[in-house]
Amino acid sequence: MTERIVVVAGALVRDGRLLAARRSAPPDLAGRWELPGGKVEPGETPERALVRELREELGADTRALERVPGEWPLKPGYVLVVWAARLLPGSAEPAPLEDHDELRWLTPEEIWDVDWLDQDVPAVKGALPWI
Ligand code: DCM
Repeated sequence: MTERIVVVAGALVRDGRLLAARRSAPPDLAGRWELPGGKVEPGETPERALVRELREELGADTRALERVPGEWPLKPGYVLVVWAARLLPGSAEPAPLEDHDELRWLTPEEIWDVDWLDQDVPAVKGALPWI
């Protein structure tokens, strides 16, 4: 069986804006923007993995709403899937605690102002209907 590692990322939307996070590591990805998220652990659902990753990386409490259709290849053996998500009432304001050094809430007009990771570009396009 071929191992396939799923990376789940969140299209976190609030007030018609999408959260973009600028990576601080590794060096080849640093400075590029992504939908925040991370690897799904064995036995974990993508929804739970996303909530866990966004709490670790942003300090925020979120809920995964709906899967954005599609999946996108990352490095060999890795695939990116995306869920639309929202902040829970009472959540702390997201902050770049881990892996990121800047966050931006982008309006639809601003979406392409940041330098998204190549592999995140189709994922962001897929998420546009949720913004
Ligand atoms: N990744 C990506 N796009 C995202 C989230 C993650 O390309 N929106 C990639 C970066 C890493 C891998 O997935 O190669 C695992 O992510 P992390 O290092 O955040 O766990």
